[in-house]
Amino acid sequence: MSTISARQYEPLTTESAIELAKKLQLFTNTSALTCEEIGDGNLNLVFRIVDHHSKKSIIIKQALPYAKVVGESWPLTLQRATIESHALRQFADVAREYVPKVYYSDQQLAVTIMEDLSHLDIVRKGLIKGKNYPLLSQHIGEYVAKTLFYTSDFALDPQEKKKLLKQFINPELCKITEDLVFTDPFFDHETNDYEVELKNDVESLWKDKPLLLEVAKLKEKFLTNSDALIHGDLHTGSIFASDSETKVIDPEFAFFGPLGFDLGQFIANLLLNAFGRTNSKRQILFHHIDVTWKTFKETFSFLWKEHSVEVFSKVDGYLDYVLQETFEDAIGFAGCEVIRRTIGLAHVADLDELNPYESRIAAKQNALQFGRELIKNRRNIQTTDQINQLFNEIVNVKETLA
Ligand code: SR1
Ligand code: MG
Repeated sequence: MSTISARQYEPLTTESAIELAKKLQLFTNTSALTCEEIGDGNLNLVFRIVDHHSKKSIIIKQALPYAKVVGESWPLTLQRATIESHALRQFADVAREYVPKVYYSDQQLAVTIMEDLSHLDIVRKGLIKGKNYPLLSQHIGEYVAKTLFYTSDFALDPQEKKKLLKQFINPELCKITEDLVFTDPFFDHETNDYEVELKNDVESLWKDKPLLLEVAKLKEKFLTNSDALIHGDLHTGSIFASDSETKVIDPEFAFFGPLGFDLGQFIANLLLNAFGRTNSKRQILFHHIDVTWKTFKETFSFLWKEHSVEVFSKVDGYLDYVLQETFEDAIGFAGCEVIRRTIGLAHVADLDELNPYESRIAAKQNALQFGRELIKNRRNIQTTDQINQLFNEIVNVKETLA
């Protein structure tokens, strides 16, 4: 990874972003460059630079030394930019078609310069508009299977894996997930953010001791299972897609974590979108959940059979055990994600932009009940069809009572 800049870190502006692109000679003709800051995420600056002659464009992403969503009172390591560029390269080695090209990265400036994906939609925004992305789930199932398998002890020599693991020690970003996904929403914590109408539902979660015990077990898995290099924040705002293409961005939360986490977050974010849809329009989302799991399972099983270096891989029942654990964990992680996106610090537009207000509240009440059931009943949920059934039970009972 080259570094041409000896400059001290400072946040880029549209002008200095263009200067950087010029200095790096990323454009042959620099007379018609324009730059816009387009970041709408919680943490970083994102600049899009376009050469209006050639139509070539690039993205410069820069980490800020604090969490943008909260402000300077929440300092955050710049090292996440290095984690992100390393993870993008690592994932591209095994799933190139699903990862944006990285042109340059600079540890000092905390920037990653990469392919502009503006010809694609951010999946969350597209799903909210009712778009479907027919290949999304097949692509994500394959992406997750390949990135997990090839960074696990099933593909790597354990010594090699541990060397790689060291490069992805990511304590500050892990802490965000430990707090915002696995802890704060389950207690009366100041980071929580929910409507007054949800008070009873929220307090009932906090009093549900069996639920808290199951969340503790899931959090423990997140804290301690170093199965494979996971993306760590695989929600639908981290995915660009069209009818034929899918690209996964933003792996700044990457670290060696549990196999089920990325699947759980992706599935949860499809479910979060489902609460705002009518029954007939929801079916495509359940189809996506089904295809995600089936594709993951087939691809992971194929890689296991063809490429596993683990001597126990051929023992009857071992692959089934790993897949069963992964599915069960994914369901539990999905439940935590659904709950935290409803009442925690970082919400999703899929719920927050639902109108009228009464429907938004009803959808959020359903989401809380559904998240709770996913966590508590994850061992009894054996198929993606059962996720659909559980969803229908909760939403239909409410719709019948209304
Ligand atoms: C303070 S960061 C809030 C959320 O944004 C990121 O995308 C992660 O999902 C994190 O939990
Ligand atoms: Mg992100």
